[in-house]
Amino acid sequence: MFPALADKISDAFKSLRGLGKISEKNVSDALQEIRTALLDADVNREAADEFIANVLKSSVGEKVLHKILPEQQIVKIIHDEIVELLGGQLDPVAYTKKPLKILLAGLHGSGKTTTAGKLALLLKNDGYRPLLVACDVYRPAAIDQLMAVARDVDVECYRERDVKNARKVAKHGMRHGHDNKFDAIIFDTAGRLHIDGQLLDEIRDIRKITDPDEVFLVADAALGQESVNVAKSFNGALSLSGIILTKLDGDARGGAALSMKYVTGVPIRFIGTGEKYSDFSLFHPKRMASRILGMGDVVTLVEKAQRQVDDQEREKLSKKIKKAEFTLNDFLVSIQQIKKMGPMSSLLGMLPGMAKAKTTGDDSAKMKMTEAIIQSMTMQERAKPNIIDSWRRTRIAKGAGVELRDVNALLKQFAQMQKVMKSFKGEKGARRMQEFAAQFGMNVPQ
Ligand SMILES: Nc1nc2c(ncn2[C@@H]2O[C@H](COP(=O)(O)OP(=O)(O)OP(=O)(O)O)[C@@H](O)[C@H]2O)c(=O)[nH]1
Ligand SMILES: [Mg+2]
Repeated sequence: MFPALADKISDAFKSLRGLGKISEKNVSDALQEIRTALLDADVNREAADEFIANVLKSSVGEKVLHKILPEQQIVKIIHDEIVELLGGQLDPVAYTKKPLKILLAGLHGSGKTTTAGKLALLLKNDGYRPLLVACDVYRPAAIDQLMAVARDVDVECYRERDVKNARKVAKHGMRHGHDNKFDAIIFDTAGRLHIDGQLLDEIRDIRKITDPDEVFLVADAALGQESVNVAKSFNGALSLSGIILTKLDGDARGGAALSMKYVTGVPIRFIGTGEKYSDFSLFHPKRMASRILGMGDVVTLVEKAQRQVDDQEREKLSKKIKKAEFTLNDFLVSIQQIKKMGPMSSLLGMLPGMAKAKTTGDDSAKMKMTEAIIQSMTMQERAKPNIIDSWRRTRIAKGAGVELRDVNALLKQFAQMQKVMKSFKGEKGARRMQEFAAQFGMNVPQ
C-alpha cells in the first residue's frame, strides 16, 4: 500500500541508523525528509506539519529503551502518529437499529455501486437480509449495473425504470424495504460533483427522506489533493458518518486519503482493495500505519521493549515497598521522604496500580501527627511495635500531644500496612493499599 511513500519514509530512516541517542537535531533532519515524502504523496500541508510537530514532540527527550535502537524507537513514534492521523482507534460500527439504512454518495466512478454490493455481501454474511435501492436514475445502465451486482451477491434490488426522480425512488424503496421486512437497506446514488449545487440538493433530500443510520462518502484513494475538498463539501451537505476509501489496491500516492480524517474529522470506516466483492474490510488505522511504514515488526519489537521496562520498574518499586516496610522507623523515614518529595499523591501515583492518587486537604496534618507519635517512641518500639503496652501508649500520646485513640489508631493502621505490604502483589494488594491510603484521608482512584 502506498509503495512510494513507504519507500521514501524508509530512506529517511536510514539517516537515523547508528544513532547513540535521540536528539532534536538528528530527528529533525530525518523528519524533514519525511515531511517532503508526505507532501509528495499529496498529504495535506497542514496535516503534514502537525504530524511532524507531533513526532518531534514525542521523540525528543524520549528515554532510549534498553536493547532498542533509537531509529527503531522513532519508527514506533511515527507509526503511532500515523495511527493518530488516520483516526486513532478503530471506530466500531454499532448496528442496533433495524432496518439499518445506509446511504452512499460520491463522485462519478468512485466505486459506489460496487461498494453497495460489497456492503450487502458483508451484511449478508453477518446474517442480514439486505435490499439494494437504485437511486441513480440518470443512466439506464446504472440500474442494470446495480441489478447485476445484486445478482452477484444474491440479494434483492429495488428499482423503478420509468421514474426519473431519485427522491421518489428512495422513498418507495424504503417503503418496499419496510413492508418486506428487509433488515438492511442500501441506497446507491448517482455520481455527482461536490460543486454541483443541484445534485447536492437532491442527495440532501434523499438523506432527509431516508433518514439513514450511516451516510458514507465513497472516495477513490487515488484522487489527489482535491479529495480533501470533495470530502469537505460532501460532509457539509450531508454530515457524513464515515468515508469508504476505494481502490487502495491501485498505485495511489495515498496522501490525500491520509489527510481526510484530519481535515474533515470524518473517520474512514471501510476500505475497498479490489474489484471483487470480498475485497472489502473494516478500516484499521493500526494496520494501515504498519502497511505504510512496512515496519510492523519493528513496531512490535519496540512495544515489547516498552512493556518490559514497565514491568522492570514495577518490580523495582514493589521490592522497594517491601523493603521499606516493617518498622515504624522506616515508616517515619518514608513520611519524611514523602514530605520532601512533595505531595503524597505523586508518590502514590508511582506505585503500581495507583495512577493519579489524589490527596485531600488534611493529610499533611495527619502526617505531622503520625510523625510526632513515632518520634515519641523508643527505637526499640519503632522496630517492634507489638511490645508497646497500654501504659506506653498513654505515655507516647502525652509525649506527642495527641489523644490515646490517635496512638491506637496509628498502631492499628501500621499493623494493617504491614499486611498490605506483604501482600502487595497483583490487584488485590493494590486494592488493600487503596483502603489503607483512604485511612490517611487520601482518595486513590483505581
Ligand atoms: N481496483 C479496484 N477497483 C474498484 C474498486 N471499487 C470499485 N472499483 C472499480 O471502479 C469502477 C467504478 O466502480 P462503480 O462501482 O461503477 O463506481 P460508481 O461510483 O458507482 O460510478 P458511477 O455510478 O458512475 O458514479 C469499476 O470498474 C469498479 O470495478 C476497488 O476497491 N478496487
Ligand atoms: Mg454507480
